[in-house]
Amino acid sequence: MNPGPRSNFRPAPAHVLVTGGAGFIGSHTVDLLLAHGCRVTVLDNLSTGYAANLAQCEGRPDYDFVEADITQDFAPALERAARRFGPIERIAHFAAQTAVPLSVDDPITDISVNVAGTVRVLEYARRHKVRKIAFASSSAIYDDDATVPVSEASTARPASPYGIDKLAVEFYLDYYARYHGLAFTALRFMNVYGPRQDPSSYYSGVISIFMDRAFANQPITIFDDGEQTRDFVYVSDVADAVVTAALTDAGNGAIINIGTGIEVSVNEITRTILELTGSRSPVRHEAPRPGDIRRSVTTMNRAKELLGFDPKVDLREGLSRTLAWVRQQALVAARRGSAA
Ligand code: UD2
Repeated sequence: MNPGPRSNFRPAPAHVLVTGGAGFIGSHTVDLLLAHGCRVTVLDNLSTGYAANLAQCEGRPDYDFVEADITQDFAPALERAARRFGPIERIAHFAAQTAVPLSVDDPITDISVNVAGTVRVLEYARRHKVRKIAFASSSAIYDDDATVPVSEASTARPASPYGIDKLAVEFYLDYYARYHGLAFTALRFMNVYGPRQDPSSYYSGVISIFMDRAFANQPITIFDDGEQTRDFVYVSDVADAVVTAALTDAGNGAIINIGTGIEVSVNEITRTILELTGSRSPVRHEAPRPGDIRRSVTTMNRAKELLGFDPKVDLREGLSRTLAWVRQQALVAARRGSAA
């Protein structure tokens, strides 16, 4: 039986390692951990993350950044942080190759980062007696034919090497918990969006792409008829779930879906973004994207029960905040342009 959240959510400040902390969800988690009074060490190879995502942390006495790769021996690089802040007590593990289509094209690289790299992190945790790890898993582990809403009991049958990696890691976590006493919570994220999500690639999240296009009055492309649905969860709510899982005993040994329980179509997202931005972007439709699932939304019971998870930011508010960030980024870029 997992203990409930209330008795356990007394987040004692700890030294927390955030792998992939320069990334989208990782950097929001870093902000929240620091706000909780933690000492935070980020380990990131800056392959897809950005130092700019952590600019607000630079110079803080409770923050350290280590540029290193989880596929290499990173332990020596963490020694300075351990001397500074004491041994690492808890880990939030985000570092990964995150593009699902890339995992299809190159499953070997994928497994070397997402599985072998993660096992290095788990070995570090075992050797250094880390108390708990919160792991960024994914809804990509579910059968894409699963009936919605998906619950943690729905069939796991990944449609990509990426999903297989995430599922494999969940088994590793269970093994390390049972045989090496490393506590864990695996969080299967639904579609996360918000500030710092990079819109620049074909694999970017739909909200980041559409927001970017709408802001610039550039064409928006909806794959299929746009009636496909997703469960969009705002990044600070996700960070909140990660911090609860990482800092407390809540959700120990559990796999938990993190979403909102609200199903929203791509057409609805498009309308709201166009309205909020006042954009003149033309909208066109293209053929369905190969491998796309039609509907996706999660049940909320387990996240509520074990983590006390109750998303605070609704879609409109989340989109408004994301737009504010896009505007601010544009201003920064314009200033840089005029200074050059
Ligand atoms: C999400 C996750 C992915 C994996 C997967 C599991 C993100 C960014 N990706 O992929 O990591 O966990 O779920 O199922 O959260 N779309 C358009 N036009 C565009 C881009 C997207 O219409 O320019 C549509 C796309 O066809 C899909 C929906 O928007 O129906 C969401 O696409 P996505 O790439 O944001 O996320 P998804 O659900 O494919």
